[in-house]
Amino acid sequence: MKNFSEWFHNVLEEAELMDARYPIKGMSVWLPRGFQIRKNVLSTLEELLDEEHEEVLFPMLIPESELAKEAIHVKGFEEEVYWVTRGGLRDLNEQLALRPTSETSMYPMFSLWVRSHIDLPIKVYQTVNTFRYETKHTRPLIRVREITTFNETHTVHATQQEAEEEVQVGINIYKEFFDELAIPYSISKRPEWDKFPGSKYTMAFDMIMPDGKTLQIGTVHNLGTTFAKTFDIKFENDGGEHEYAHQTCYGLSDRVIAALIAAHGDEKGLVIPPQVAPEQVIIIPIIFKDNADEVLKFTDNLEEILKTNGIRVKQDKRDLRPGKKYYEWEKRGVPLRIEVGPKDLENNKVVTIRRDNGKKEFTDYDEATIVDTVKGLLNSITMDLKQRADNFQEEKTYSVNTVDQLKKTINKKGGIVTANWCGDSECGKDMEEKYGIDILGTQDADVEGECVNCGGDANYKVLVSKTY
Ligand code: P5A
Ligand code: ZN
Repeated sequence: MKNFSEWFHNVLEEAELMDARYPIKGMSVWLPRGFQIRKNVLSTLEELLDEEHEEVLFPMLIPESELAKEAIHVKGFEEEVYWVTRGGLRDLNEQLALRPTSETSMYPMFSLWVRSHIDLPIKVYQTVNTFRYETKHTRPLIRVREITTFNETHTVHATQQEAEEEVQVGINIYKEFFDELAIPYSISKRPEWDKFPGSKYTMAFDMIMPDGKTLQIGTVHNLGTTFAKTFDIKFENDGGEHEYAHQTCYGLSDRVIAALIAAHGDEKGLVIPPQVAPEQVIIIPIIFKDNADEVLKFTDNLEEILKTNGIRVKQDKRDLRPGKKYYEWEKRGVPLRIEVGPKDLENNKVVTIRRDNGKKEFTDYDEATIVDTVKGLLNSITMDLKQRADNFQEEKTYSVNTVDQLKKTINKKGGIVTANWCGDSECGKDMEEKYGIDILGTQDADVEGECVNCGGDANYKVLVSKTY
């Protein structure tokens, strides 16, 4: 695709996912097809979270006094908060923030909930809308002002060690989640100046988009005891002493759906992995005047068989030319199409066409064979989409030895470039400024030699890109 931005906007429209014409910048409407994908994505995520975490729901408004308590946190968000200042005709005594994220909504309550070590751990999540008055260029799903799908997990622990382990739990859940959606990622530890405001450190997932820029698709934060001290989240330990709790939080957003679209789409439009596709199979009966009854009897039966075998299937019986229907369902990204025409009836066969690679196959029509074949094809599609997306992320990740190469590679090829780095904040910021790049973060690795930028001792492998 030549112009990703344009392609992306077209897909949202043509696949009937979202309507971006809502009259507030940074806010869009979910259309039924988009909403269905969102729902399937969320249930994939929530199934993973539900193993160890419980779902809750907190209010959307946060009193200014609470939001302002954690100084570093509020500083990080001060330019992005929407405020409610009036109720009807009256000015409010205290203005209320629309949550930009929910730490300061949840943690005053956590303080009431935690008394002794037996109240710990707390592991909860919610899926809500949050609001951020983003000043950078907004784009549907990617950078929005109302994040309509903010899934945030918050945990409280008795020890630093447990919080550290929870960070790994969060990372593993997100890995599994992205793997199920066949979304590729690189994980790194954000540099000091780019960590979540108020956190001890931030681990982030980044995907390389088709235009070579990276998108942060999820973050896991170790909050240490900073918020516990601010919000007085304390527990009595075995020995009767009061200790501050250790916390983590992690979150994902609508961006995951942008990543899903970007990772698998092609020139024809959307390609949705079977796992989250509203319809996994679309059946197109090819009807002529004299055979309608026969064909429809066949396709109704086929639809029924697939449905009872747990496959999400739909039949398009509209009075339109088949070619028009093919085109429409391709644009909508349905993974598999089954065509049934008079010839196929005669031979007792159906034709399957994969959306991802256009491959056409004939399959015998008996119940067992058709179900096995369809399930097998859906599986292959999932695996091939994953392989293709993973290959792209891998091919677009380069390792370099000098800043010169670093600069050239990023500007010519995009993607993620890795190099040896000292880890010093000043050196990092200098590098970002001088070369117009972004440091995503570091990965622990056995590095030897010099920092590409300052020539000091290298301590990390650094990941660099241009970001969304
Ligand atoms: C973790 C959950 C937090 O807010 N508090 C609760 C922590 N982290 S975060 O990194 O600031 O946001 C989590 C993820 O949300 C996505 N995101 C956005 N998506 C769309 N539009 C935005 N304006 C936006 N801002 C953040 C990112 O994927 C981020 O990792
Ligand atoms: Zn350096």
